[in-house]
This record gives sequence, structure tokens and C-alpha cells, in this order.
Amino acid sequence: SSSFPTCSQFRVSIVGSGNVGSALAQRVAEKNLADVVLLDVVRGRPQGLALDLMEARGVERHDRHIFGTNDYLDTANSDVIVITAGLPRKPGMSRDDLLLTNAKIVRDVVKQAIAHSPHAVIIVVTNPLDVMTHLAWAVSELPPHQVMGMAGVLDSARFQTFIAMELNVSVSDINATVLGGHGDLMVPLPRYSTVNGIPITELLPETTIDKLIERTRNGGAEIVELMQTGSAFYAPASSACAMVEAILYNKSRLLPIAAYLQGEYGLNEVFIGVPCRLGCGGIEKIIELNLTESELTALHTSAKSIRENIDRANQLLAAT
Ligand code: TXD
Repeated sequence: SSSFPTCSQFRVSIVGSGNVGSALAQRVAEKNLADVVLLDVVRGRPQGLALDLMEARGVERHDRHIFGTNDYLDTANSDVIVITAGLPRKPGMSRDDLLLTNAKIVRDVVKQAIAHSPHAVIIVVTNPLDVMTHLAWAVSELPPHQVMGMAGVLDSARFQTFIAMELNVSVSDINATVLGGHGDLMVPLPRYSTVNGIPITELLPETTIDKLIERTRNGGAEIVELMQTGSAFYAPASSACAMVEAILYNKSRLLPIAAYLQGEYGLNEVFIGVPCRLGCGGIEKIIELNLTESELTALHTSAKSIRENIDRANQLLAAT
């Protein structure tokens, strides 16, 4: 008899089969990275999306399986779990309402998902990102390097895009670095943003850089404003996919990720965007850059706001 091992494939489960979840499923499968399980509370939606993606396989020519479900049993033994479940902010909904609603959802879905995949690495996408990542980590009881938030890759990609457009150069020659929380208080670092190694501070006047930074900060809002219903999902899915790939294929990529800090940058017990080395076990190393006084102040201001929101979320959760 054959002594071949049973075939095993990487498995990525995506909790929340909305815009980001479904675009991510497509990228992961069509880049041939892993089999994908799409899960949602809505009956039929993940099943329909999965069947649609399966039917594209003959044209796209790949053999990855995409499976849709409402049952966490089907997510068992996932290598990576991506959490995109949540509600967008609706008219009349306060920031607190959204915070509480998504906090409940994220805690619930992480608890259920991790029960079936106790060794998975978790990537959180749901907003408010840094706060949801913290709650996910707390309920998962995983070591902090196995839980992280996706935001910095997206924010950096947006900054890259605007730099490329401004300089009229290929975006593939551009590296941009954005640290801090995902939102108004993100911390773009122009001196660490380069065109083939040349800092953009050598190529663009400060006033132009400031405009590009402002546009990056408002990147999400700019798209919401245009689309009216729903928010960005292609670039967010690409960004999450890059993280999934780095983990599954142990690429040791250096990416900005919302990671749990324990003393780095003078910050403790908070998830915030910093450069990390990402490989098969999750976050392998947190890179501590030498920041200027004002960059460090901006990072601390961002951390303070994240901490306030975590406290607020815990208060709201305790009161229900
Ligand atoms: O940079 C980033 N981190 C972000 C974050 C970039 C883009 C989107 N960002 C946030 O991700 C966004 O503010 C949302 O909080 C999430 C997901 O965004 P998406 O655009 O995909 O939202 P959708 O289309 O509304 O999808 C959410 C899905 C939807 O199908 C719900 O039915 C489902 O989540 N949902 C659930 N699934 C499973 N379990 C529960 N409890 C649940 N509740 C809702």
C-alpha cells in the first residue's frame, strides 16, 4: 500500500461573508493559496458565494475548494481565521452603538471559531480595528503573537497609491509606511516612505506630502462618500490576503500590523499598528523604529484613543 501521507491543504476560514469577506475568499482561492471556508450568520449567502466561486474555477483554472456555511464545525482546523463580521455604521447609530454591537459580534465569533481551530492565527478586520483586535485576543486566550489586526497594510497601500499618482511613477517602486491606529490618528511616516529607496521628502515639497497624508487619513471616508452604500473592500481584501499569504507560506514579510505591544515604543498592553515580521507562527518580531519626538507623540496619542475605546467597549459590554 502507498505510504503517501493524506493530502492536507491550508485552510483559511473567513468569518463574515460580506464585501471584504467575499473579495478575500476570491483572492485567496484564485491566488491558489488555500482552501477557503466562508461563514456568515445570514443563511444561504456564504453557500451561494462559495458555489459561485467554485463555478469560476474551470475558467480560472485552479483546484482550491471554497465552502460556504453557517456552522463553525465546518471551519475546524483552520490555519488562519479572518474576522470581518460586523455591522457598518448606519444612519442614526451612534459610535457607541456600533462599538457595542461589533464588540458583541467579534467576541462571539472568535469564541466559536477558536473552539474548532485552537492553533489558528487570527486576523481581525472588523472596525473599530484596534479595539476589535484587542477584544478578539482577550476572548481567544491565544498568545498575543497569534492575534493581529489588518489596517496598516491598507493604509500604507493607500499612501503608496497617492504618492505614485502625485509623482507619476509606477506604484511598484513605492514603499510607504503608516503606523498607529486605523482612523483619524494614523501616523504616516514620510521619511520612511520611498521611491526605490529615495525618501519622498527628497522628491516632494512638505505641503504636497501633507496633502497626500490627509488623503490617506481620509482614504476610507473618501470611498464611502463616493459609494454611499458600503465601504472599500477590494484594497482591504488585498491587504488581508498579503497577510494570509505571509503566514501560510512563512514569508517573514515586514508589514505594518496592529500588534500587541509590551513595552515597545514605550507602550504597554495595547494593539496598535507597528512594523512586524510576519511568518507562519504569526508575529515573529516587532520592529522598533527610531521615531522623532513628534512621531512618537502621535503614536502615543493614537494609543491613548484606542485605550479609551477599549475601556468604553468593556464598560458597555459589562452593562448589557
Ligand atoms: O482596514 C480595515 N481594517 C478595514 C475594516 C477595511 C475595510 C472594512 N473594515 C471593516 O470590516 C468594516 O468597517 C466592517 O466592520 C468590516 C467588514 O466590512 P464589509 O464591507 O465586508 O462589511 P459587510 O459587507 O457589511 O459584511 C459584514 C458581514 C455581513 O455579511 C454580516 O451578515 C456578517 O458580517 N455578520 C456576521 N457573520 C457572522 N457572525 C456574526 N455574528 C455576524 N454579524 C454580522
